[in-house]
Amino acid sequence: MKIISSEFIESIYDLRTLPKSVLKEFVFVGRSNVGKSSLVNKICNKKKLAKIGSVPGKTRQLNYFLINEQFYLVDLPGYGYAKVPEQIRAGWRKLVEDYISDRQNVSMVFVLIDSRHEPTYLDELMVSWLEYYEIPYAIVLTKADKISKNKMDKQIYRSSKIVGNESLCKDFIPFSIITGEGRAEILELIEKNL
Ligand SMILES: Nc1nc2c(ncn2[C@@H]2O[C@H](COP(=O)(O)OP(=O)(O)OP(=O)(O)O)[C@@H](O)[C@H]2O)c(=O)[nH]1
Ligand SMILES: [Mg+2]
Repeated sequence: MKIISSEFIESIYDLRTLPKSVLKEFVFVGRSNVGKSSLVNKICNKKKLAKIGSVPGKTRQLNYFLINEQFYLVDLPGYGYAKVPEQIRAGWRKLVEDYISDRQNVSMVFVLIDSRHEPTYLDELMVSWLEYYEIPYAIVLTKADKISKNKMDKQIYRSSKIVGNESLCKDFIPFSIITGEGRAEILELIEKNL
């Protein structure tokens, strides 16, 4: 699939204001700093479509990007930032779980895990929600340029441990904004699920 057009549409703070649309949504989740916004930019081949490296943990909105006037990419707020107060964390859980469980438009979710780090409890929780609500997902191992092929194989194995329902987990995709590895695989999965 070719990306012909991509534009930022809006930030959503309250699920009652989600776009009234029937377009499919492809969603990116993962801990703060894992590379969600960088991935959206790489997919669209734009440097500044999604904001990178603002204060981690502060992003509490869902960001909507319209692609080829055909589907949305949705960048969810990052989780697991240690300095975030409990109240905000609870807010994150509710926002994300309500979105995942209620939003009919969600076609697929990409769960991003830093390829240098062990999957966290929150990654596991996210995968268990997706499986509970029967939403197909793929696990994306980000910052692949920072580790060797051998280490990546080990990381894929570690990540496979958090998968409960193999029929819902569509792929494990090493990804890097530096080398572009993984971009084609993500676009292919999107195309298959449009
Ligand atoms: N080397 C390398 N660095 C990356 C890659 N992807 C992201 N980064 C860097 O990781 C940092 C965090 O990236 P973001 O895209 O802002 O992460 P995020 O998941 O959107 O973070 P939050 O919005 O806080 O949840 C930035 O400094 C990026 O440049 C990658 O593939 N390779
Ligand atoms: Mg971000």
